[in-house]
Formats: sequence, structure tokens, C-alpha cells
Amino acid sequence: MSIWFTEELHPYYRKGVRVKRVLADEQTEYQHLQFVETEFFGNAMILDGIIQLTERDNMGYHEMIVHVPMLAVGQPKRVLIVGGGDGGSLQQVLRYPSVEEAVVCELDQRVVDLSRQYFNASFGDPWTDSRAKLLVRDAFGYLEENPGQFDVIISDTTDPIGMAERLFSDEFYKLMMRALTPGGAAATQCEQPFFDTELIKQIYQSAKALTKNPAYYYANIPTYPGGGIGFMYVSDTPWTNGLTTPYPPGENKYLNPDIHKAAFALPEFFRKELYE
Ligand code: SPD
Repeated sequence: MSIWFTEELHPYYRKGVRVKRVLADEQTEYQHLQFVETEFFGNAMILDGIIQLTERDNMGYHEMIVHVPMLAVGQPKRVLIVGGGDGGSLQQVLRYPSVEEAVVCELDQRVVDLSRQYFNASFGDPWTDSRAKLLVRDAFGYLEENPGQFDVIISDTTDPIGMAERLFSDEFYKLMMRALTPGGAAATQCEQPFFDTELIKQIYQSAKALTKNPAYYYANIPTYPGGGIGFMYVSDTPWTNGLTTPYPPGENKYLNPDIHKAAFALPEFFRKELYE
């Protein structure tokens, strides 16, 4: 017997993965949370019917959202992850010996609990690192209370639906920039050039009004709509600073110097939309 899980994030586009078995299926205080074992991609987490990550292809997402800002800053000491309760970004952040504290602001404790169980083989247990601090709360208030505190902020969120819509607003970008140290950098989950052109343009305009060197970059993730996802780099520090910074200890599975540069090359239709 085989089960197909079909995702429909956009009403005009569907994609599917074959599932071997359902590992967990519950309604939390905030969302419908599912973990499944897939035929090809290993274990996957699904929130409100949308694939958030799989064991096999999450590395493009987590390595790119984390290392691009971390390498640009150089020796980041304090890092904030907004969302990220699955632990994938945290695992990458903790590879840096310079990091003294990594705060994760995640709304849903169940995402953390079940990810520790079902992604243990991939992420180990980054939460046991003494530098990791989990805050089960909304990031807006926390950002407001912590101006000038973080060298790097990573906004590792779901799609802009329901409560998460605010995390794609001008107000949120202003709060993030206020919470950075001078020269600090943020990277945000910033959706798909084909499907979300207008949203990305709006976010780029916000980022441009707030910082000197914002830029959009992209990674291939087969289980996301369109086979990939983009990120907004937001900082006064140019992302190119990171090209000469040594990688932290541990293994990269996606990022290398060629990918780092190429990720910022945009297809012509989208480059024009965004930058002209
Ligand atoms: N359309 C799916 C976008 C998912 C982005 N969030 C991924 C969270 C991984 N830590």
C-alpha cells in the first residue's frame, strides 16, 4: 500500500511525495502538526498541510539561511532564530565556536518536542548545547524588548499565512533591524520568485529602506513548491564579505564557494522585477 501526500500551497499548483507511514498527527494549540516517513526524503514535518522540511533536502535551506549571514558577519556571538523549532537552523548556528548564545523564539513547543524525536538522526539534539536557549513565545514582543542585541537574526518561518503573515511585514523587518548590532545581518525565509514575486518585491523595498546592502538569494529544495526557496539577506554589511570567511567546523552538504556566489544570481525576469 502507498499513500501520496499532496501539497497545495497555491490554488494553481500541486506537488506530492509518497509516504510510507504517518509518525505523528496532532492539532496543537496553534496548528495541525504532522510527521511522516516518506519513501525518498526520509522523515518530514508538515504544518497545516505544508511541508516544512525533510531529512533528505533540508540542508539547502538550513545551510543557506544560516551561513550566508553568519559568514558575512565573521565572528557572530549572539544569534536569534525566529521560528526554527525543528532545530535545523540551530544545529548550523552552533557550529560556530564564536557563538556564545543562540536564542530560538518558537511559538509551538510541540514542534520542538516532536522534532527532537523524529529528526534526531539528522540534527542530533542541538537543544542540549549550553549555548542554546529556547523561548516559547511570539518573536514580535521579544524583538521589541531587545534592541541592539544580536549579531545575526535568522527568520526561519512558515509561509505568510494566518499568524505568520506578520513575519513578512515592514514592521517586522524594522524590528529585526533594530535588534541587530551595528554591522549585524539578518536572513529571512523569503519564498519563491515565480509564485511570490510581489511579496518579495515589497520585502526587498522594506529591506532597501532599512539597510545599505540587501540582496535576494536562492536554494534548490525539491520538496518546496517550484523546487526551491529564496532568502532575503538584510544588512549594511555586504554579503560578499562572507566569501572569504572560513567555514565553521563540521560538514557542509550544500554550501560551497561556487554555490555561495551563484545563489545570488537571479533569472533575468526576476532580477528586473526586483532590482530595476
Ligand atoms: N513552503 C514551505 C516553506 C517552509 C519554510 N520553513 C521551513 C522551516 C525549516 N526550518
